[in-house]
Amino acid sequence: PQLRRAGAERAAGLRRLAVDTLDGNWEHDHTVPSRTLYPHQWSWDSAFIAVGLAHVRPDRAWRELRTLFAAQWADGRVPHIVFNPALRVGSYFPGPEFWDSARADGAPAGATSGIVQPPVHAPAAWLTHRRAPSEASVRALRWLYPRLVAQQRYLTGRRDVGGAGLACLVHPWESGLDNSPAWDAPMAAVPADAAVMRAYRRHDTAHADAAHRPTDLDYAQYVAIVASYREGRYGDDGLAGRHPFLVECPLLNAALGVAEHALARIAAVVGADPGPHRDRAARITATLVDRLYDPTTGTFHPRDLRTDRLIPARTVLGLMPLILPDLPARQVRAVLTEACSPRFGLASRMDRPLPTHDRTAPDFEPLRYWRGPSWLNTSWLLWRGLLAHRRPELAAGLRESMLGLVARSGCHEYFHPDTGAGLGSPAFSWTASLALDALA
Ligand code: 9YW
Repeated sequence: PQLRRAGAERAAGLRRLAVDTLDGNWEHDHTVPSRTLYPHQWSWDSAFIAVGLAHVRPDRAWRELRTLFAAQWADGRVPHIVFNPALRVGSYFPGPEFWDSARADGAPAGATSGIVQPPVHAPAAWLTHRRAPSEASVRALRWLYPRLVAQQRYLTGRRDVGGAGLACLVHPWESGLDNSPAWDAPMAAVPADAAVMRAYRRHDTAHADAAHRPTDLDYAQYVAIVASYREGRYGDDGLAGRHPFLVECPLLNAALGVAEHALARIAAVVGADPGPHRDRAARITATLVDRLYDPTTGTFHPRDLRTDRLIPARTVLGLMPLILPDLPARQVRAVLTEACSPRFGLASRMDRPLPTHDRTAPDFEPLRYWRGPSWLNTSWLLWRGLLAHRRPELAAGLRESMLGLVARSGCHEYFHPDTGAGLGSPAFSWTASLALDALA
């Protein structure tokens, strides 16, 4: 009973901390990922945030998604940043003046970026409704449904540069794992002039340790890739011949498939036909396995469309297809083997948190952003995948490890993959939100 009381106290403390963090980052009609580092609205952050808000403030969860989708472009793309016009110019780099979305066809009235992030919004909307179903949640789903469908259509249409039915990234930022070692090979082919960066001032390194962030060379390349896309006003025609970075990512495409499963559920609620969504989901899963699974490594890899080769790095991205409920048994087993190997250390009792990169790789960096540190969103996605594939012991081990990180270090942006020490922003919204969901 004493242990149980300690557990209940820990849970109550965590819940309070998480709710305070989300309340502190609420900004009129959306939640900022972090007041210091990321003061605008980010696309996939909002989806993760809605999942947590659903447990405590469902009205805000819906508001969060509505605000994001109000900035959707006419072609269906959901921008990865929606800028808050009330903030002074220069509060974030790259800001509205850099993206210059006003010059693009079909951009909304307010300023946004021109690229996307993984489409985790339909599953987030479904979880939010399932957690707190009401007349209001059905109304919200009715409003969102055609917009979520348009988002899918954009990704599987204009963004199917490879022509096989998957969506491709045109920028590493679109993956959400900006400087993952997965992007080193395709980035090596991106021309970068370090001098470019002298024209800009980064803000991230004023708020976070530069040794934990992407490098200046990374940023010079990020800027060069945006410049190329912006030049064509963010149009997607002819990307194959002209764009410097084109990659099919296992996480983005797994999210695309899960989104179709979620849309099938949502369709049934709003009176639309779930059938086509189920068909599309099955097609995406089959194509993902066909194009991104490597039977010799036993894991998933991104495909570089410029070389038509799989990228050899073994990062946490390779585990993400487990979120697909219809992933075939052979790939489920392979991903579990990879996850439970010393590379990632998944276990029913974990002695260290799940890293974002292969721990045994020579380029594993325990402090630098997406090159090793543990993040709650990738852990949470894997946890959801383990639940979907009925691996309760492993799911419990991962959940305990996630909650342990937050109990020990607070709602940090990311965590040291050996010590669990908090890194980056100390009050990060999706950490709070996904901890709330794991607690429930
Ligand atoms: C940046 C907001 C975003 C996340 C991304 C993460 C980071 C922006 O922050 O990118 O300036 O580095 O990589 O996944 O959505 O939290």
